[in-house]
Amino acid sequence: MLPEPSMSAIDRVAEAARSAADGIVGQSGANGQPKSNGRATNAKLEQLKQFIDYPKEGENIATTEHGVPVANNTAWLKGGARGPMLLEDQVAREKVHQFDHERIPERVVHARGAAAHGTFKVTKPLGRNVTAANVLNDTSKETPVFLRFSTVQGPRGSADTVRDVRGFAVKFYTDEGNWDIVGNDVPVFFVADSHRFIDLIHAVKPEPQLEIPTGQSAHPSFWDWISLSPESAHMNMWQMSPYGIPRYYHTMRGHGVNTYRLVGEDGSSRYVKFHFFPEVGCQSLNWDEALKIQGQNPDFHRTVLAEMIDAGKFPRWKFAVQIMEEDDEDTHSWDPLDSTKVWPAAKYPFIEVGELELNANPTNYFAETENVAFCTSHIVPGIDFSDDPLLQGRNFSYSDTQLSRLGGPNWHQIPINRPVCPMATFNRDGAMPMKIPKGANYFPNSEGNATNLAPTFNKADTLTNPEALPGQIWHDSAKRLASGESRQGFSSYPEDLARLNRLKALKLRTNGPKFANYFEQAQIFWNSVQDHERASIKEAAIFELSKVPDEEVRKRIVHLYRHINPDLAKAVADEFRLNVPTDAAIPISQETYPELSLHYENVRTIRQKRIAIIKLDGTPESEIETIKKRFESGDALVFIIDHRGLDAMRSTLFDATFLPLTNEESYRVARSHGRVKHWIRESTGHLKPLLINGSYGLSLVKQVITNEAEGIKAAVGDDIVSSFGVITSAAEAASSQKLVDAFVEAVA
Ligand code: HDD
Repeated sequence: MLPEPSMSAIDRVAEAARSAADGIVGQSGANGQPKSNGRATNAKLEQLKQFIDYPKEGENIATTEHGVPVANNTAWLKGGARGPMLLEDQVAREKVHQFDHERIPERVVHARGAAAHGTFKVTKPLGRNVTAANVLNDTSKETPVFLRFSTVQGPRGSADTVRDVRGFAVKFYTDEGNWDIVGNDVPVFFVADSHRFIDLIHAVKPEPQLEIPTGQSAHPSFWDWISLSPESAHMNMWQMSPYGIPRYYHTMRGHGVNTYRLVGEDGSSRYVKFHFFPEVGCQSLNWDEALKIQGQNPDFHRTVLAEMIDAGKFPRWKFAVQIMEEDDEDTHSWDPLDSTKVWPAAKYPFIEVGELELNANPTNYFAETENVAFCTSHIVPGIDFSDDPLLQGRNFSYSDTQLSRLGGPNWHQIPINRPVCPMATFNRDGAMPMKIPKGANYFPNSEGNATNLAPTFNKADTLTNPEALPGQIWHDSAKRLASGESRQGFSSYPEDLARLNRLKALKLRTNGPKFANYFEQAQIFWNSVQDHERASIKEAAIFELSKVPDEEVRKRIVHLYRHINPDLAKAVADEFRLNVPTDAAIPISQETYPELSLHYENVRTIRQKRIAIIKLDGTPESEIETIKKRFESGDALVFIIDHRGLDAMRSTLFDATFLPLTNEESYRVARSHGRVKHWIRESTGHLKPLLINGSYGLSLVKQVITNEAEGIKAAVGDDIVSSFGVITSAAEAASSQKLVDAFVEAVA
């Protein structure tokens, strides 16, 4: 879809060969074209190089999987040229065999995704007494990361811009092992207990009879479930809000969602939540754009991610934590172990720790993006679990699912999943091992292998202290960790289970009583977002419920929404000619948390925006150059679109448009070109900045934009006018500083 001239197939092969010869990895372009703008390397990319398989000099002869050269790779062995095919053909059979098995089960959720390599750097260390984790303290380190974005509901082949929650899963290849934050783009979840997750997913996934719908939650079983599950009220607000349709991956937040624990070297422990804030601020699509892009470019998000990295405009996020002292946990109307709740930033500020940058595309989608396996249970010393019941269940599920998805217990040996730090484990064998382990495979052993399995354990200990059995050593090491005396390797935090009378509790299949505070934060979310976000929630809920014919379900949603906000309930009720129940009133919170709004970060930047310049016959180059340079120097991506290529392009795919119209010829082309006129109407309809200059431009605007934006029509004149995002001036040339500034301001 990119309008820039693309390489020929021969160029591509030649460039691929050059890249491979240079050992460049992670730098294939958006359309599979290898580019070389990605970052040089990092420890993980270096490690991956040894696995990259590209024919070298003298290796360009096709062989079987076992190295035997193949003379003819184009036809099956037959009895005579037209005769029956022979089963004997081991070459053809091998090819078909491999093909028959070249797919693995897609992820049961988050099947559709895209990923990139990058680096994480600490900018403000948390301090070793807050967390012993090197990765959160050492400012001299660049930790390699691999980040996979995803949608939840749709299959691998579904569209990118559907309304859905987005996954935000980061693997940090730290020098103390792999640490995974398997998060989403919103900070809360539908359910608080992992036991409920399976029902949620069954309800939201395509319905069993006809496997409908694809990539949508707008269907009866999902809303039936929502209407009966008040704990999801808060999450439902986020999902229906503009957060549900992010503009790009690089304009999304990332949140760990679950409550974890930070453990200091002094043995202290605190609760923690992990967050990523996009450098360029949060941005969303509007629904009309999202719908159109699903058809115009179903791969929109993944295309733009790869394109930004190829162009060297690396997406970045600020990484921050919220920290809560354990003593605080009982002081709220909600429970900090409940993942359907946020922690208000006014009380628990976002503490900046570092910056994550994505700077290299994968070399091979299947080997990296598809084979990467994230697990919430992957933590490193200094980080530990809380008793969050969603997290605890996840800790089982992720490693379990990889067994069937990746075909056995050795998935940690797949290149993308390997740690970059030294590793030694006695867990071995099973299907498809990719290493040849040597030596003892048990502990304790007299070879001295992997003695750090027990920190103080060595041969001398066994001889001089026969009582130093591994169990005792583990216990001692936990005690030493708690006292801050020493730490080596990961020890579980010796949590005092008697705290808050936990040990006096009965064994129950339930959660803390405050988990039942379902509506307060849904109300606060509604209060905290801007008018247009509230409008989106109403519209999204109405759209989705229009696909749910059962009136009982709609009534239950109105009832549920009445617990969140009366206006919301009324808007939905009116649409479906229902009444808002009067007996549903509960106290409505008036509180606001500004950080819940899409606009919290309030970033004004043109960085990583995609600007279209429509070049008509007769448009002088000079008109285009000034704008192009200005945007490129601000790290935006500029696409020059010849009007003859407009059939393949749509305004929805860009953030702003410049249409230079300074002479009669270009005016004539524009006026008679349906797509140009449609572009103007559509992009202004989406309130996107549109710069049209010159007296011809002004005439076109007046013709094309009529009733919908009377404001623009009334306002245009000789001076620079910026109204509804349309910037016009009859007098000013596109090279005028004033005009360019006005456009840049509108885009930011
Ligand atoms: Fe999950 C994948 C995020 C609850 C079970 N989940 C998966 C991925 C993300 C999340 C981003 C894709 C990872 C990737 O890119 O490979 N999941 C979440 C969040 C949750 C959550 C933020 C709530 C806080 N998940 C959750 C629960 C369970 C699962 C409660 C099971 C009890 N999730 C899975 C899974 C998946 C998965 C079935 C599918 C593929 C995979 O794990 O590797 O195990």
